[in-house]
Amino acid sequence: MKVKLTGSDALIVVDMQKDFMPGGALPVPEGDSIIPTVNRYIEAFEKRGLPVFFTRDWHPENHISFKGYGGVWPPHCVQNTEGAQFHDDLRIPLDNKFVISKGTSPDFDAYSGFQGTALESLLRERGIKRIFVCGVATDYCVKNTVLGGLNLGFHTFVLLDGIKGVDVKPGDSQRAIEEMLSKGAVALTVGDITS
Ligand code: VGL
Ligand code: ZN
Repeated sequence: MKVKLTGSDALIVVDMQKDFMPGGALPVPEGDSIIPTVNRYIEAFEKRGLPVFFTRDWHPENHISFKGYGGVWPPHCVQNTEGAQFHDDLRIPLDNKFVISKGTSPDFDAYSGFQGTALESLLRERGIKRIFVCGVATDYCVKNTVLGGLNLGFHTFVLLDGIKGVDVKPGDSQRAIEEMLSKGAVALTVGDITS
């Protein structure tokens, strides 16, 4: 499906942080393989002056999602550590970009970029009606951000060539994609964005 970008569109880049990349604390297999494509999406929005939102996991070191604190994950994306930084190759626009930190208090986790953040109000105050979502992990934070956007009434596109999953159970990412599409998300790839 071809889509022409308009002034009410925003890009959401989910959790492209070092800990989620190969060599990190909670790596998404081949998570870095999507960076060139994610950068193409970022460039497409940047060129048109459209906003780009970067979510990041930003946990305290005693976070509830960590093993030893009641959770299932190894410690990852601890605030102000190198692992919480965005990947060095990720394109970050100089203007009209926003960093959305989530999972910032010890006792709450957030897989959705909308949960406990200002993301919705930042989108609404800019008149954004359609969101385009890429990043990691397909089966956790991408899925929940897409479903969150749909629930809030945003037209939500999932950028299939700009997402990667962890697949704790084989097939998790594919099932996540099917769930997003069945709930109203629209699938796109980078060639679908036209001028
Ligand atoms: C994520 C597991 C734990 C994600 C965050 O960004 O998808 N997954 N924390
Ligand atoms: Zn996390």
